[in-house]
Amino acid sequence: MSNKIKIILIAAIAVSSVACTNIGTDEKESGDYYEKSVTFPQNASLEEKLKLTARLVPDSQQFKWQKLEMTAFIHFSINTFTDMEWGNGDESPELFYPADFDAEQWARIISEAGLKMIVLTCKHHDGFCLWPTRTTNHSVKYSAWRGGKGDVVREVKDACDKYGLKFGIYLSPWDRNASTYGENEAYNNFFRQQLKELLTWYGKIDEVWFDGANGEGPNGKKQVYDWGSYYDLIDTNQPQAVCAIMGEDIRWVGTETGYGRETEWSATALAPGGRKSNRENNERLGLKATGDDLGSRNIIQKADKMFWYPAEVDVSIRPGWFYHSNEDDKVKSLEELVDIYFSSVGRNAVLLLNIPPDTRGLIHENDALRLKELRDYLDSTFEDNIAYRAFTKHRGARKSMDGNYETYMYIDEFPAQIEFSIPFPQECNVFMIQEYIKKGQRIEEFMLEAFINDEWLELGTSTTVGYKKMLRFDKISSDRFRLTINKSRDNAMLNEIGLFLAPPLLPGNE
Ligand code: FUL
Repeated sequence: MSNKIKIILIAAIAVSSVACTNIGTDEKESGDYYEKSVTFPQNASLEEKLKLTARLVPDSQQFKWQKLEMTAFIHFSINTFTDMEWGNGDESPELFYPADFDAEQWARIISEAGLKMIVLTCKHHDGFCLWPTRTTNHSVKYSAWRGGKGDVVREVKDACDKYGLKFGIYLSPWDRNASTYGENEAYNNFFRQQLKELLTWYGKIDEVWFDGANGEGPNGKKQVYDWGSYYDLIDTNQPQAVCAIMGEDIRWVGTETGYGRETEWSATALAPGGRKSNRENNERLGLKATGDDLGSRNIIQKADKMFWYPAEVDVSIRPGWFYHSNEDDKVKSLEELVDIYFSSVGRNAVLLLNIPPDTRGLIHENDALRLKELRDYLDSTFEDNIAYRAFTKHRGARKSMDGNYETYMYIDEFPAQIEFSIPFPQECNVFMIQEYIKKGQRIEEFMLEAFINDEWLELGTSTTVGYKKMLRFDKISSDRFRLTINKSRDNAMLNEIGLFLAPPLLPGNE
């Protein structure tokens, strides 16, 4: 045997044995996991901190929320009728008159688009309440709509129930109408009463959205919010609900553009919510929701505590959050929405897509059409997972090609290479990979290649995975693929990988 052949043989045996011994079905991991937060022991080394962070996991509400993937925001209020984005709080309730109001039309369009929840602006910064609250006269009760007997919150919640959608409430802490705003305890009482009405009058609430915007009230004063007492009310009345943005379960991704970070850790050193101790923690570490890096090794090194605090990407289908007739022709294009989908759901976040109903009280035809186009596009992209037809020699790898979130391939040494082949070459341009986050988020770097013209060609490379990561690449055709997990904070658990062919977005554009 020539030396050259000997070297090739030895190299081939080495590659296949590295790959085989580390990729299996048998999980050898034991020990504790930490729900929602983990505190590091004093003087912990970076390695120890990384291992603890790798075992940080979502609680069951956070996990259920993450699986929704795509949800809808509805901005609808007095602003819809005044053509404003931020009302002053002095608008007459009589302006609110959606003559053809139909919450079932909203729920039908939204559920057909594949969005799983509606989060409704029950009260925006102007203080106008979409339900007949007992706390103020600034509400639907003092409008002529439904003879003052209407309740938008009730009708939207009923429509959500009918169409199998979850229901969330947006309640702006900032209130430009409330006379007590800025008189701390008096307003905190008023706000708690409003929150309690919403939490107790309408059945199950799945998400509570507290906006971070905090300006002055009608008397020029700023309010100090009693966040802890708001969270207690939610825990008491709707313990299954997640609380977003200024809440302690769901993090604002930091932009309103629809784009999440490529490196998106759900395990962050950014402490959640508005409590004083958490705000101080963030000031000490110099962290903000808008920061570029919330969970890298550098940040972990400086932190005392880590949190499971996953990202939500909120963005409007139009330029404004509220409806403006002069934006009827500015509904985002299918191309933009698809890009947003891959940059939010495809980057370990949940998409909260705002669709603002018009002055009739209906979702405008242009928005409805675009949502249908988006659904059709995603259905045709994801209807066939080529990886389901793959053969692989790695024990356990099939467990991440079976469509079952609860089964996963376990990898305990890095770099790890998983090679798989399909019966005949197929075209694809999208790669999807998911970590089993019930045991933490761990992968720090991965790469996908395809065997084309006798060599391995890199299709894409990225950093974090988390609940879901998707990569798009130019269409190729191959029957052999190779996934490399280069770096991970601990053993990796891949519950799903997928290869798909997305249709061209513009005719002739491949
Ligand atoms: C912001 C608000 O000021 C906007 O009006 C909108 O509601 C957006 C979702 O959040 O903070």
